[in-house]
Amino acid sequence: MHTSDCIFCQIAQRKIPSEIAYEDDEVIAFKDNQPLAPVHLLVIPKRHLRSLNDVTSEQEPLIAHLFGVIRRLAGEFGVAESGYRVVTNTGTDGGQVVGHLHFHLLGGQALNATIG
Ligand code: D5M
Repeated sequence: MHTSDCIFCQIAQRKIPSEIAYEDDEVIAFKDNQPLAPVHLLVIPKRHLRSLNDVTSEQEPLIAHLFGVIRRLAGEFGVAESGYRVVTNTGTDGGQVVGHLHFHLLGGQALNATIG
């Protein structure tokens, strides 16, 4: 379930510190340590999935739950009304650096409409 050399697995197991914003049995959310916006959270499944490519139909309820957590956090961090962006970088061309599925929740300012 966890991969010992995965930094996000280690965060999920609380083996390395992070600023946790939400946690339940399946999902954990914490502040990105290189924030690109005033609100920048990472929302991840606790189980190790490398990217969106690893998500099977069996895990779709987990992803639906995860999006519910994102919506809740957007409210708690005060960006639900002003707006926010959810991003998941996938693979090399997608700019994925950490090989554990994660969703960036970005908000708190007007975000650039850039692609890359
Ligand atoms: O983004 C990976 C993101 O993960 C990047 O914005 C930095 C963040 N990061 C990396 N290590 C940590 C720790 N230890 N705490 C908090 N945030 C972290 P990607 O989509 O893979 O390019």
